[in-house]
Amino acid sequence: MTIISGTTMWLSGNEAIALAAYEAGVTVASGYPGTPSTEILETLSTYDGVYTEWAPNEKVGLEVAIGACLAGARAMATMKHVGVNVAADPLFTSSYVGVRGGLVLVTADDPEMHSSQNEQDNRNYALAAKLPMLEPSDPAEAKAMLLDAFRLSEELDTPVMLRITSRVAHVKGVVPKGERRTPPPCALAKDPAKMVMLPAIARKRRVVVEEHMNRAAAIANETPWNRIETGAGKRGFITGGVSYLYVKETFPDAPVLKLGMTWPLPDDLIRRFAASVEEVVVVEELDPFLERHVKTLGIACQGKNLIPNRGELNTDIVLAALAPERAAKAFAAIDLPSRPPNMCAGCPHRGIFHNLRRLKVFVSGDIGCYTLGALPPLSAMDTCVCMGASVTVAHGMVKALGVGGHDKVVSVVGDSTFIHSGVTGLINTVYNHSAATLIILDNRTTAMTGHQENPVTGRNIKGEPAHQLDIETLCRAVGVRHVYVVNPHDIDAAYKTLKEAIALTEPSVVIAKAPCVLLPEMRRRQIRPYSSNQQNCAGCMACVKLGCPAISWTPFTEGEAERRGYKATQKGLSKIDESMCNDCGQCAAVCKFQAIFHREETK
Ligand SMILES: Cc1ncc(C[n+]2csc(CCOP(=O)(O)OP(=O)(O)O)c2C)c(N)n1
Repeated sequence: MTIISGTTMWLSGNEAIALAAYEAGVTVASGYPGTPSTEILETLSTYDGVYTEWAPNEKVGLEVAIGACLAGARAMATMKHVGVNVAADPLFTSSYVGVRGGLVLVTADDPEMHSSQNEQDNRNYALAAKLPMLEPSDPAEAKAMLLDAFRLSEELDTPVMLRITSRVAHVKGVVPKGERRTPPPCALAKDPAKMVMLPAIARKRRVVVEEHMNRAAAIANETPWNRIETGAGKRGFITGGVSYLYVKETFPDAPVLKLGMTWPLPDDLIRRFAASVEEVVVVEELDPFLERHVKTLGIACQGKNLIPNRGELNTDIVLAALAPERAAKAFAAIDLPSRPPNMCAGCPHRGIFHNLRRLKVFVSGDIGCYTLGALPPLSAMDTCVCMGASVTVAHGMVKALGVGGHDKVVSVVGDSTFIHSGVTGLINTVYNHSAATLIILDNRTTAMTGHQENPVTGRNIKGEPAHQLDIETLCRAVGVRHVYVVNPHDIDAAYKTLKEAIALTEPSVVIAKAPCVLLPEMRRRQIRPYSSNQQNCAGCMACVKLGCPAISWTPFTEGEAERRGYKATQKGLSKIDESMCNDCGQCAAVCKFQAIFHREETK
């Protein structure tokens, strides 16, 4: 965070939301990491007077926030778009229960799937769960809207959703600083008619939910977040979120209806705007959410017939769709080389995927850094659906295959993902008599999203000591009798253990335990890089097939092998870039020709 004056700051959207939560008097915030939402809680955890935590998953995070708000606090939950799927159960009933202190759920959507397994438009959640939604276009608006979301939440007695997208989360802008509002006092107050959703009570609350949403719809017509910006030209644009900026950049003089409250929508305002222009064009990312609503009002408009319904928008796309005559000049083909993602040099996950390829099993995978095990040259992951699905999908496959299926499928999950939603699948595997092997890649962190702490790391969000969950004990407690712990860098020992576990006809777990090499304590350690003794290299490519970025392959030119004294059939040489090596030793373990050594040993 950079303070650029006494009253303004240069912040990303996520940092602005954290600042707003602080100023709003939030005292409890929970969530689960996930790009593009992660920095909100990370930043908020640095403020005094706010309790923050990483929950094991998003459902837990939202329920914690619901509990805090029912005790009177202002509370917030943060998550990425798919996290809302996990939290959907409490979310859909939270509108019935309402709030005491304000409650805001921040959903960070990822159009274009920069870092996600799917693309979904969480405006649909506001509609389906019957909750008001605000949607900022930039960091300053994100801050102001979060503050207003708490006010709205308390005024309407309902949780409010704040939806951001990757651009708004990560772009930086000037954000005004304010004072922290005194947090509301907390005390428990029983109110079963509002808080205990038995069917008889829920039926009454169902009516209240509609009343709240009707009031919210009236507010939508009045709120300054929804505004008409008059302009010239016959074509008027209805837009919101980051798309508003693309419209303003491409058509700065056009009339615009900017929608910052995107649920419920302001019907009167939309009608008024439509009546003031000859033609309405809706510009929005992903689903035709606004467009559908405009059409239900009987207003003819263009939208997804022109604008793509997938991926991010940008000014080029908007221009190409709406002013193709200007777009031709705007497009400049940029021919960048592709940079496929790869596990880091020294990543402990690599050794396990190397072994899984050797074992020729079907690998039911999961989400984390290890999903990269699906890519060549490892190519050792065969499914990836959502967090936690590794173990359950494998169980389903084993059941479908019937007798003899147990040693054909294994599942692979990371430590954070196992705690998030893998453990219930393991319970199911044991309970329902399956026999697949689960490999838990315990790298002591939530690496993929930037090293967040989780229940197995023994530290909380602030890095303070916390109870350290023991995965081995947990697996035994759910009824797995065969639990092994291996060092994934010890390739052959891990291979033997995996083979033994896979052959069993009852459930087994192999915990591959080795810290992520990018953890600060690992970076501080003395690294003895490996180097190649190219005289010994037989060009077998065993090390190259590990896919380590520190290992390169140089093919021989015609006749070069013989000229340099290698076998005529040898195709080339591998080489280690010592500056990249993280000293894991996996390449040395797979080399059968003593061509890879610690430097001092090669002399
Ligand atoms: C429901 C959901 N929440 C959050 C995410 C973002 N996310 C993907 S994997 C992951 C955790 C990865 O940690 P771990 O399982 O320990 O594997 P590692 O990356 O450390 O190898 C997170 C937070 C997601 N994809 N889906």
